[in-house]
Amino acid sequence: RRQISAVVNGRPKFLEIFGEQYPTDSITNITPAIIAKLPLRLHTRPSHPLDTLRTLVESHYSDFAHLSSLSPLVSPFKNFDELSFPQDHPGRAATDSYYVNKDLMLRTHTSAHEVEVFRRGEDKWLLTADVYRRDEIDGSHYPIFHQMEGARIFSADASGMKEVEEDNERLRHRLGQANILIEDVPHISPSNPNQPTHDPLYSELVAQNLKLSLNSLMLTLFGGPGIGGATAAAPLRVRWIEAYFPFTSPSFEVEVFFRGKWLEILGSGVVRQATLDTANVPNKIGWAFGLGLERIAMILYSIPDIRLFWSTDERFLSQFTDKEITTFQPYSKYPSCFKDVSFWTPQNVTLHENDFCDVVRDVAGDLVEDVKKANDFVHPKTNRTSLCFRINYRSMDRSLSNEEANEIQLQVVSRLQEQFGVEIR
Ligand code: FA5
Ligand code: MG
Repeated sequence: RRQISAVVNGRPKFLEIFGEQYPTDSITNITPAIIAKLPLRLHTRPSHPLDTLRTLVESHYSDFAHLSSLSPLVSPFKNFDELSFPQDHPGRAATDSYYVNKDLMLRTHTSAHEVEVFRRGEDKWLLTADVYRRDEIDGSHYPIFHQMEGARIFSADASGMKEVEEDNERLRHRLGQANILIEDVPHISPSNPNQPTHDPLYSELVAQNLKLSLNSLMLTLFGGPGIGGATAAAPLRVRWIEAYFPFTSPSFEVEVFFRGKWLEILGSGVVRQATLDTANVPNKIGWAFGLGLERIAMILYSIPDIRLFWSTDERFLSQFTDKEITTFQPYSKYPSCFKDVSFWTPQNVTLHENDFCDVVRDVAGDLVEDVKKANDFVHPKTNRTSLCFRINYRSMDRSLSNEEANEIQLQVVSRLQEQFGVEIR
């Protein structure tokens, strides 16, 4: 086979993203399917459920600055180093994140913008954005999802702490009237300590402000009786859990009890002083949180499959035209079509499950509902690895014929052979 000049070892020399040409290198793993979705920005599409949810959170935090148009292309330095991620953090691996090349990646979280927004001088802000992580394929995982980052900083002095205490009083009052049951953890503990440079009393007050503020947001989002939240008989239940993030301490996660299950909604904590120092706001102390919009929207609207957010089917989109939360009326499920693929990987080639899933997503798009690894073993004599995956083809919008699924399956197989040199069994 002849190689065309723009291609080195099956990899194009350049990738075009937002009209710019970017050189590729050995770490490049961003696929055409992902590049095609970069301009879509679902969180700003009128009457899309993610846009409605963004608007709802923004109106709850009405005196915060609202940002939602920052480019998803960031340096690994910004996504990780500036936030004190260690060099060996697993999130940096090319199996977990999308790289354009070694110096440019797709943000994996909205925290990637903390330093730049604090540096602009914003001290109360919300930022909504699409984020990207390589992952498995199933009804609750998609390589693109949306997060909302919120942050607030105060002067690290008596006047700043007076402002915190006043705000805590206001929030306590609102929550005191509400039908909400909160399971708390200490603001500071030996396993979730304040930072050495922080006055423990300040850290305590700020962590308390974070919790009150988010409990109040949970009440706004989930507290309505019509949406399965609090009722006179059953209050809304929220629980706080100690967590760890490299860029906050103390750190917390929040779960909400909804229709019989605890669901993780967000990560949060007291911002690491290193972040604020880098942002050139050294004499401040504050909190930040990052919440997952799809998670919340799936709960609020009862949306059963994360692929639906990307649907252009009128039967989906027409259900969200008013700015109110209404339960999604599912339309009929079409039949599944399972196809297996088994192969030997070449010697010295490791094929991560996420690599397999990216091939499937690139070829089949949203026609695949889930992928499961059926089997893997190493041949005792040849030392080669055998893998078997089961692909579940199912369209959300129409009935998929067996011929069509076979056709796509053939393309998946040939892409695996070309890209990874696998030998089909
Ligand atoms: C973060 O991304 C941190 N940046 C959050 C943070 C911000 C902590 C500020 C401290 C201060 P995490 O990876 O846990 O943390 O993701 C945060 C939220 O995003 C989760 O609680 C969840 O609601 C959502 N989320 C995470 N992974 C996925 C996924 N694969 N699909 C959909 N939603 C997800
Ligand atoms: Mg988490």
